[in-house]
Amino acid sequence: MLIIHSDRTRQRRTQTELSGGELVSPFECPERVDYIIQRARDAQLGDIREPMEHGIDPVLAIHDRGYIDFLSTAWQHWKADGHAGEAIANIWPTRRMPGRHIPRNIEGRLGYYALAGETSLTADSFESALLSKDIALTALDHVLDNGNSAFALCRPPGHHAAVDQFGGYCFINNVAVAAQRALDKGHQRVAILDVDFHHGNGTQDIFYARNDVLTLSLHGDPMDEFPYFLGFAEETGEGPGEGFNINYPLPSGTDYTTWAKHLELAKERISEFRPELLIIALGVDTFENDPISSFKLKSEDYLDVGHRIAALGLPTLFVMEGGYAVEEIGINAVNVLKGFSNA
Ligand code: OKP
Ligand code: ZN
Repeated sequence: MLIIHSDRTRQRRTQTELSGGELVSPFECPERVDYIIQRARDAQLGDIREPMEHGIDPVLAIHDRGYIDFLSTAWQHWKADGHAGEAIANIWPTRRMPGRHIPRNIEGRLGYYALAGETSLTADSFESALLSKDIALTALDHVLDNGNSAFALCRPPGHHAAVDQFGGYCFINNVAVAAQRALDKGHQRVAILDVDFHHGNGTQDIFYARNDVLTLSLHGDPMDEFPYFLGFAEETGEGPGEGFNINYPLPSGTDYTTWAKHLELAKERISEFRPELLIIALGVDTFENDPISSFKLKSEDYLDVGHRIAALGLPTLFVMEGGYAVEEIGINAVNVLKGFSNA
């Protein structure tokens, strides 16, 4: 399988993540990619190529222009206001004070455009998000041109990013940008299956009222897990999109047997939809030793995950999302791809 990768993903090395009331060294770190690419090389998974630039238009096909302007200038404004640390949101529009205006002050703007406070915005954030999107789109080009599958080794991840919000380590929704691009290139139906431990709230929200993109997500029950406020089973889409969003919230402690049953349910729905392209939002934070998640998948289970996905028989674009057990992330992610390729 072709792999799209860039060493420039290393430029995103945030110093701080707000976690448990402390500023900790971020879980979403550059070493994640190092371990995956090393393992992909060792396993001779396939050719490794650099991403090509795809410009801003595919991003604006999904994200709000004001949001993108904010991302591109936020660091500059934050510095200009004399703040010492990385930019972290600390106030939000909430139930009793809905954000009817976009504040002038960068602290207010940060809160307006953030959906969570763990993700520090830094000098490299926008550039890194653009690079990540280029990795996804370069891999997509390959799938569209050749009809076979590819792996986009994206970092930072994307599935939490909404039309005009960042958070959960995500700035640009890579899978959404890729799906829209496939439609703009002539596809009629694209399915996005999100197997990351966390609900893909951004992806769900972006396509919620549409029936040309089927969104499905297996994840930790939002009653107990991030992002808490979206990802419930009753969220099935709206208007023309009714029936085109499917959530499988699962309890903490979920093991592979239970998880795989729900994967099969998702696959039935995908087959029924008859997509021309399948995009997998590939998080391996379902791993038993993941430091911020609570499922119980084992490294060898990921081979079977890949095998089961391959049984759909669809051109498939794998887009890297989460996974924070850094030393095992390479084994786990590459196992999915190996299982898929050897199916
Ligand atoms: C991003 B992706 C750690 C809490 C972390 C944010 C999780 C973002 C996950 N104390 N909360 O879906 O892997
Ligand atoms: Zn995750």
